[in-house]
Amino acid sequence: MAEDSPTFPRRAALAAAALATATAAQAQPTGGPTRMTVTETDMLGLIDVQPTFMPGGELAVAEGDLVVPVINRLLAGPFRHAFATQDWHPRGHSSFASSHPGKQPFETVQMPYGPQTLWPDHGIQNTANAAIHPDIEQARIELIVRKGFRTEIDSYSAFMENDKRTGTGLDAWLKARGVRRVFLVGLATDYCVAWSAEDARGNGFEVVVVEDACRGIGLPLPTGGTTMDAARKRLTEQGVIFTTSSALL
Ligand code: VGL
Ligand code: ZN
Repeated sequence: MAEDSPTFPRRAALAAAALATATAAQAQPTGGPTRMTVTETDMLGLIDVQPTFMPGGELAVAEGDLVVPVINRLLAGPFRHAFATQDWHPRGHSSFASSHPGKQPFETVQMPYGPQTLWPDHGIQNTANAAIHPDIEQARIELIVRKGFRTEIDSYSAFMENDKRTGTGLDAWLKARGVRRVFLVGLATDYCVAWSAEDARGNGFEVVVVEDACRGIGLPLPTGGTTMDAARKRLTEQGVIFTTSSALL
């Protein structure tokens, strides 16, 4: 049986099957995940580790706060270098349901750049809940990328706004730093982490998602399954590796 995964809970049968496959492929005789050695060309990326996405926040992700101690262990140990993103919306942002009369959070609307899920107001610039979580040890965070600050475009990915054209500059920064592999942690697995992982792959980086340092939203899809299942499938197809912090610590 697959180990329980906080990121991709077993309640979704398809996700569990995918996890069983992934876990089996990485299993060592001891049963733990394959150890990975962090080097100078590796960088940890903290995606939206902000109270707005944690219990008590405006767009709370279940157990979102539990990523904080795991991320701190990664920052205290193997990773010398990290960047972080901050969802950083002005009031009245176009991704907020409140900006679309008659629409409710989690409905979808068409934007000039394609379909856009609507959210509760969250990640509001200059609010305490939009800060990087105060318990995160920031000494090794060398760059903070803010995103979603244009009223008309949402931005899930650390690399690119949702129009898939407007870059954040992160790609060039990572390349200038000689980074080859990006380890992603944070919130939410199926939105900002997944979109960042895909763009990192598209920009030529190796990508590892550290599952126990992520939590997801898991919206149901009209085609069945959830956004968590869909994200895992897409990422796996694109060569993103899934691991857990125990492989790194
Ligand atoms: C996120 C929805 C809206 C995320 C940000 O961090 O995954 N999700 N804004
Ligand atoms: Zn947002």
